[in-house]
Amino acid sequence: MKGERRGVGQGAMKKRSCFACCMGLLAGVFPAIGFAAEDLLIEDFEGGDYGDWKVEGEAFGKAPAKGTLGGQQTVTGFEGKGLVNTFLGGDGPTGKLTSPSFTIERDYLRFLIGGG
Ligand SMILES: [Ca+2]
Repeated sequence: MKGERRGVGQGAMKKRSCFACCMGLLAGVFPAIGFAAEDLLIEDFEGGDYGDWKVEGEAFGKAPAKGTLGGQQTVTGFEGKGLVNTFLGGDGPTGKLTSPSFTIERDYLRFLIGGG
């Protein structure tokens, strides 16, 4: 599958109750054993802000989280040191995080998403 996709449905997330998300978005070819060397990283949320991602609402804050937030059950299993964590301020705040447009250059997209 090749083509350009935009925003909601591809790289956007909407907060639901107690939805903590650690997301590594990777487009790649997945052979029967292991990952292809040609995998392309689209976003890992390791930076000091959300970059070109569009942040709406209060659920995401100004930058990716570095792990578990106050009052939250321990968040594990994310990759690196940054993640999108919508528990900012507890379960109440809502929002939407939308990716910039990107071209899908592989047959699959891989997401690392968790929730509770
Ligand atoms: Ca990360």
